[in-house]
Amino acid sequence: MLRKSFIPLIALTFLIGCTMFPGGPEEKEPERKKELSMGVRRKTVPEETPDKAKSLKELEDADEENTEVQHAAVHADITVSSTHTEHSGEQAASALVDGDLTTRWSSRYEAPQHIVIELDHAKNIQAINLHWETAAAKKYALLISDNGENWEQVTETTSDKLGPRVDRLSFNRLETRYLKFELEERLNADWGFSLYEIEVISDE
Ligand SMILES: [Ca+2]
Repeated sequence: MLRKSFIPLIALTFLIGCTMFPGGPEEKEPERKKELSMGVRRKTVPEETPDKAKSLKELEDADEENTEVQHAAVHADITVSSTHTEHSGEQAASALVDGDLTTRWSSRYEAPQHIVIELDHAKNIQAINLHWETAAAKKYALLISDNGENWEQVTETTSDKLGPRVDRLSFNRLETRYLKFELEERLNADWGFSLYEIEVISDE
């Protein structure tokens, strides 16, 4: 009789214990969530790192390839016929010669337009790379001058290819201080003319 009466008592004691001290399983819950959270972080970091490393390496390789030349127009004086800055990414004309291929200038959404670059002195130019944004020119001319007043046309370029594109103008010998780009026709009349950079390649 005594043994049988102990059974409900033991069961009752167990139930009271669970009610008063329920912490066992719940104390472990925060640790499990922390592990999951850390697991997510560990998973995303390796996915991002190779892309960044690759792009940095590409930039370094590009720099190494360009060690024999220099961008002779970085921070040169520059004047433009107009500037449009109302849309994202559009910056002042100085973005054309800041040595940064991610910054760009845009003209107002009209044609024609022009850009004049004044080097600090006359230089022998081997090539000019025009880094067009999507709003590239369909037709434009390059003129040179020694005094910024009397101009001589050197090239005229036409292209039906929307940007981004790079037009490379190469020269046997082109010595000048002033460069003028007459932007005559647009590929898309809804936009203006937009360039990331006018890269002037000179050995001086
Ligand atoms: Ca730029």
